[in-house]
Amino acid sequence: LEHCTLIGDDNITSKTPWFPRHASELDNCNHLMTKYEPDLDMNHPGFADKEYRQRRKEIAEIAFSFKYGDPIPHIEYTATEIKTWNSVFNTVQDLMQKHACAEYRRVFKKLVDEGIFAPNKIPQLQEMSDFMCRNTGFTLRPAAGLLTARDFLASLAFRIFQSTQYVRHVNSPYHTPEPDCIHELLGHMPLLADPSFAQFSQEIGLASLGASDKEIEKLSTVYWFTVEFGLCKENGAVKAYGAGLLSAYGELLHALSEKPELRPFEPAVTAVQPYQDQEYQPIYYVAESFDDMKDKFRRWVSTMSRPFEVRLNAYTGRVEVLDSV
Ligand code: NLE
Ligand code: FE2
Repeated sequence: LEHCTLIGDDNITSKTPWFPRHASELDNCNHLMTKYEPDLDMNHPGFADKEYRQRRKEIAEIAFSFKYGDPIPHIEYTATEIKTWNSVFNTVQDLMQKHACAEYRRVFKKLVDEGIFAPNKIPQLQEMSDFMCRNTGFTLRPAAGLLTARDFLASLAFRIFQSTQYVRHVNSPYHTPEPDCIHELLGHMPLLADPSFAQFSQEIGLASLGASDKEIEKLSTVYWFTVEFGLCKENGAVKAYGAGLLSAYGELLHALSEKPELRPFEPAVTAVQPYQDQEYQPIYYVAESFDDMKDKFRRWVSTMSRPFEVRLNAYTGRVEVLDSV
C-alpha cells in the first residue's frame, strides 16, 4: 500500500455502488432483510406469542432511532430472557473448553474475569462495545435484525459490528436461524476482541466497499463459512471458531461429529458454495490457522474487479480510496 497514490477517487465511477466513507454514514446502512420477522414468518417460534412480538418491536425501536456517536441504550432484560441466556451460557461454557479454538477460550476467560460474562446476567451492548474497543478497536451499534449483506459488511470496514439486542424465543434456546444478542455476544464478541481475527473481519468489510452485487454475494458466503461457521486446526485437532457454532451447542456437536463433510478453506471455492440457513450445515470449511486464512483471503481479494483499493485512515476515521497497484 505504500506505493499507492491518493488519487484513487477518480476510479470511483458512476457504476460503483455507493459506500460509506466515514462511520457516521453507517446511519444509512441499516436495511433489513425481512425473512425472519416473527410477525411474518409462521414458523418463527415467536409467531403466536404476542408478548414476544411486542418486545421485539420495543427493542427494534432502539436500533431504528440510534445515531452514530450515541451511547447504546441499556435494556432491562426480563427473567425469561435471562433464563434463556443462562441455558445457552452454561452449555457454551462447558463445551468450549474442549471444542473452541484457543483465541476464543482466551477472550472468554477474560470476559468472565472482568465480570462481563456471567451466568445470570445478559451483558449490555455498551459494556461489550467498550471491552472490544479496549482490545481491538471494534465497537458495536445496535441493529434491528438481519441486515442486508452490503450494509452489514460495510460496517466491518470501520471495525464496527452491527449487533442485534433482542433475545431469541425461550422455546428454542439451543438453535435459532436468525441472529439474536446471545449469538452476537457469545458467538462473535470473543473473537472480535482478538487482534488477528478482528483484522480478518475488517478486511472482509474493506473488500466489500464499492463491490458489485455478485462480489458482495461471494464475500458474504466467505463470511458465512468463516466468521459464522468456520472450523480451524489446532495442534492436529479440529476446533470451532465460527459464531454460529459457538452460540448453538447442537450445531457445534454436529460440526465436530462424523456427519458433516469438512473441506479445506479455499476462498475461490468457498465463495461459490451454496448454503441454507434453516438447518445445520452439511459442509464446513477448515482453516489451517487465522494467518493462513488471511493470506489466502488477501490473495483472492486482489483478483476482484474493483478498480481501486481502500484503507481506513485510523487518524481521521475515513476510508481512503487508492489506485490499485
Ligand atoms: N444458529 C445460531 C444460533 O442458534 O445461535 C445463530 C446463527 C445466526 C446466523
Ligand atoms: Fe452472526
